[in-house]
Amino acid sequence: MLNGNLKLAIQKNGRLTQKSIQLLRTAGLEIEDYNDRLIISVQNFDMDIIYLRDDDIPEYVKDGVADIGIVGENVFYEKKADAEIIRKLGFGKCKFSLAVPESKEVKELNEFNGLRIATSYPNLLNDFLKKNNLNSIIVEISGSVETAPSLGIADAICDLVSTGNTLKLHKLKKSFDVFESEAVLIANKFIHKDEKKNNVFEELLFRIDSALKAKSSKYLMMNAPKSAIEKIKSVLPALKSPTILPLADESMVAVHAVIPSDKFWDILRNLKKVGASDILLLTIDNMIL
Ligand code: PRT
Ligand code: ZN
Repeated sequence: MLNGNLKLAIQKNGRLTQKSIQLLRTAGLEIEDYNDRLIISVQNFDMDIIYLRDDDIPEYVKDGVADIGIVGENVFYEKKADAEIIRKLGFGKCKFSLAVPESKEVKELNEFNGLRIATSYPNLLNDFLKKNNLNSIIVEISGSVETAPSLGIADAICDLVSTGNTLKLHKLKKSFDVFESEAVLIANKFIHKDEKKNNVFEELLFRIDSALKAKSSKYLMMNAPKSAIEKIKSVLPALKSPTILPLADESMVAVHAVIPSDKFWDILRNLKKVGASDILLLTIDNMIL
């Protein structure tokens, strides 16, 4: 589609697809449901979305077929495409880890010397082996890496792990983490040369940053005795001064504050200790910084 729109490549059908679309929708983009089409135009934004296999995204972005893309860091670094990571997006988190059969004892990294390690990410693994002066043999496999030891084609594997269930199922255990990965927004190096696209990109980044910030924050509301205000302030993280509102009972106030989502339970416990009551926690749809 040669319409001059910014072109974003995302995974067609996989673990990153729904979360990528969800992030874009939170950023205010109206996106039709994917119906097996290669490319769709966003209805209220000068951007087209191209659906691709994740392995193709870095190369397409590098070549300018797409201007930007969303892909796992593991794929980005494996492909070594000449593009840039612009933002980490906080989803698709996993570890790229070495694992061995449960029966094997491995305590030191150098015990991997001379072992055959099966992986779908030979470049990532090779970089790690070189950095650690290991001379293991890489056995490249395109899928179901975890079956390699039981088939006798490798002594160990290096694969993506999130819950660890797949390893357990195949009687393998994790031994060392090689790399931590999450979904990232990437861009090619010449996007800045096209003024129209660059402006749309800047707007998209602004909206994505707001959406990410909203996701990692919560809006907290509570009532408290006026006399407890200072103590409550000391319990709340110093992101921004809380809003204090009067109540009909003049000895009480309402306190509103934005807090980091992951600190909620600690903050709640401390707030109760200093006399807060009627505590409500709300999600934030968007947050303009
Ligand atoms: O068809 P296409 O080539 O586009 O997709 P794909 O099959 O290559 O990739 P997909 O959809 O499986 O994963 C896309 C991206 O999600 C990966 O590149 C990672 O960045 C990220 N991601 C996050 C994961 C996992 N977690 C993950 N657990 N990708 C794969 N796995 C696999 C892993 O390979 C292993 O087989 O899940 C299994 C382990 O999971 P647990 O939970 O049992 O530990
Ligand atoms: Zn893939």
